[in-house]
Amino acid sequence: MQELGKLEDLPQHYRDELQALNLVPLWPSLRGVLPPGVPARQTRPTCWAYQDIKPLLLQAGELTPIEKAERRVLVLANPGHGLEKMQASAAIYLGMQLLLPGEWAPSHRHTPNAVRMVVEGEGAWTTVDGEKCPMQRGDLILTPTGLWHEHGHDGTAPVVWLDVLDLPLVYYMEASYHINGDRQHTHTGRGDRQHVRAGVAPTRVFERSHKAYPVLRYPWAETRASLLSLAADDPALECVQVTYINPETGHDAENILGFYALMLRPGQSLRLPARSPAQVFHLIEGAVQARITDSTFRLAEADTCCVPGYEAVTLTNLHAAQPAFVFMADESPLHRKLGVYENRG
Ligand code: 1HN
Repeated sequence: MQELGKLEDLPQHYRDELQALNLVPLWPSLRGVLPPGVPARQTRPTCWAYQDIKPLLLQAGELTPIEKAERRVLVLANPGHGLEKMQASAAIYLGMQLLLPGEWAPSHRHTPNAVRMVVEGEGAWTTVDGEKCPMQRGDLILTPTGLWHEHGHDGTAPVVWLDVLDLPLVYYMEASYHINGDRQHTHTGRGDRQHVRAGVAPTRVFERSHKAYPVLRYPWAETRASLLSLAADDPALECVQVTYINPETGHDAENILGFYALMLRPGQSLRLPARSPAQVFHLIEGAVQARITDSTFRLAEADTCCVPGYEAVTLTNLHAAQPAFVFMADESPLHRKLGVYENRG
């Protein structure tokens, strides 16, 4: 390939003149922003072990009262982007949040979309748009863009959950802000009861739900049962995976990031093709190895790893006798909407 001219090839007076007028020559940077064949990725394959995070999170509980934190979170930051950027990938933010018994994380709403995947503990709840959603291990709770949300805890032991947001993208777009609110008045919903079965949807005098987000809580018990049912239905099915969807539209549950649950059969290895979006894997149950070209991670329960786009990932269930269950997040809805989605096989 033709070598392009460097900045140093240009006389200093010319460079100074450009700079003074806020002008930049493209050719010295062209290959950097448009590399041949495969994009440059700052996202580094990174793994965070829950056994490392938990004691530090509990210490944060002693060091910083909830009033001083609003959200008591340790951010899972990708060193490839710089830790201060607080991003796991180009579009994904990850954090582990701790709420102690009796604490309350006050109501607010913001432009980035969030979900929570409950890691451990009983008795916490998130009120979203007036619906008080109970938080149980493995549940997925949506707090989509613009919806009021607050967290509380009536239980007796610490509750921890994984936050997944599209904050890096929304911040990059200079569209990220929040508004604080008063404690929400709750009504009868708890986020999941209007669409408890996939095949039927609530209908009021022949009108279907007009809510942008008709389901706010995806109970793990239902998702897990769906995966087991899918696996039993076709013993030859390799990819036992479900997508968290908006049941009224069939589209992804949120606009920017995609969320999935995957079951690996006992001893199974599954190769996920190299696709353009970055991905996150969080182990709900079992023991799983995640392997890409240059890294191998061993995930124990509640561990989380991220993988850049354009990398094939092979997941292996390390147990020979039990299934494993993985929660996944990726940037697919974003890539598809922007028309840059690719599957390279
Ligand atoms: C947020 O609103 C929550 O509501 C958690 O629990 C983490 C990280 C960045 C921006 C907003 C929450 C967040 C966040």
